[in-house]
Amino acid sequence: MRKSDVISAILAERKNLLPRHEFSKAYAPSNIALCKYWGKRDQELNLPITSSFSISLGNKGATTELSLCSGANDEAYLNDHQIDWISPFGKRLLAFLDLFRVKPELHFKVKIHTNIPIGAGLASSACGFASLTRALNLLFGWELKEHELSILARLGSGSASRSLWHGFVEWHAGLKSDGMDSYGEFIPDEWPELRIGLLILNEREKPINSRDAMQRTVTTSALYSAWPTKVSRDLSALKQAINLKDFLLLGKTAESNAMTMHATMLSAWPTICYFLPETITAMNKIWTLRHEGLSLFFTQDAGPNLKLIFLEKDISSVQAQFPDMEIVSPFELLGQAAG
Ligand code: 2P0
Repeated sequence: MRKSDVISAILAERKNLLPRHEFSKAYAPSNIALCKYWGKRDQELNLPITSSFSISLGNKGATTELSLCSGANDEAYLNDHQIDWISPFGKRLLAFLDLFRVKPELHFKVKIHTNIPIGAGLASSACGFASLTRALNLLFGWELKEHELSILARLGSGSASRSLWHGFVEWHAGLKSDGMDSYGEFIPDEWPELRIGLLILNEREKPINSRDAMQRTVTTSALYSAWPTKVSRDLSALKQAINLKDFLLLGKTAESNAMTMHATMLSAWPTICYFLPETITAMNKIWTLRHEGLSLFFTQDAGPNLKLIFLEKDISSVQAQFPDMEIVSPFELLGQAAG
């Protein structure tokens, strides 16, 4: 199955396929997985091997302004800098826009603004594709359901399927080969005291992008076969932790899930290692602080930086240890804009 078949299936009942408006604008928050997406069962459709679970980052995300463009080509800007169509992100963006080009002379002007700290390892692709999907839905007047928007966003980037809402989101892996059962679901539980700290340790370019890294892990890591079992245990534990407001269980589960994901990468060949010396130093500092009684955990994605997980009551203690860290309140905007 190809991406264009998925689009045709989702838009099958729409009689007028042309855009209804000249301009649209939409916001989507970035998200951090507490139980990671690592490995695909279909690379074309970004269908995951396992489900995953995230927390969105409130006002840290992307706003996309979309309009029809009278020129002979699409135009795209990221934070006011023109996107080069031959850059990796440019190629992915153009391939995504092509899916919605209902006639060859239809061209788009896309302006994506993100307010994510540079180098935070919060790939702008998740919130970028999610906000673009919402903007397309408004421009064309499709009035799609939320899970359909999630399926479209996933075609741009897997983790974008989780970036359509504030708060907690579960991305169901699904079983179908067309991916119609693989989408994000907003989880209505709230935990206003939760805080995420964006600890930027190094802004160097990654040794390998996450798309290639997860594929190499699936095909070469001897530990990968243990990953789906770990994920299903962690998903249950996270839901229990959220139900009971058991912060230690939430933190432990998220940290252990990230470390297990990195263990599968370390056992891939050639080895994939996103740890830098600064990463290990920060981990050791967190473990020491925890040993001394501070309720502080971390998670790490496909990059050297850490995201710290703690509660509002410990903000000053955490800030004293990591003074330059930006702190996000994930539930601040719940009920507004993005879902
Ligand atoms: C996640 N990551 O769950 C995991 C953990 C990185 C580490 O989703 O190929 O940019 O576009 O589907 O979504 C990053 O991968 O990959 C990611 P594609 P994506 O957040």
